[in-house]
Amino acid sequence: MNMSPYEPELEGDIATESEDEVRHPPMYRVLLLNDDYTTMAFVVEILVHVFSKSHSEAERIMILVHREGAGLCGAYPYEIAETKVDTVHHLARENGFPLKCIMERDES
Ligand code: TYC
Repeated sequence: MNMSPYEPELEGDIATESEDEVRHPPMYRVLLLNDDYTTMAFVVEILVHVFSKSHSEAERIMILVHREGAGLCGAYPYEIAETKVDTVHHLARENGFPLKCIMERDES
């Protein structure tokens, strides 16, 4: 059995991860979609309170979504991304807006 401290990949008979070979969870991009009815101020509020953006960054992303049709709010592990999408839809419906938010696997 290789118990050499100079070969940390083997510990007993079990291969373990070396420091630069850490497993990362798959990440999911969360995007906001443009529509004609949600107010710009509401979208900025969502970006500040759900996605922890500064007011100026929130304004930048909102305008990008307004012009391009969609924009990136952040990338998170699956359950966090899903909770953010649900929170956006809940807050939007509560305020009478059709705002849509989607998530997609970040392949990289
Ligand atoms: N297009 C909307 C307006 O002109 C603003 C808006 C921006 C809506 C971003 C949704 O995700 C969105 N009031």
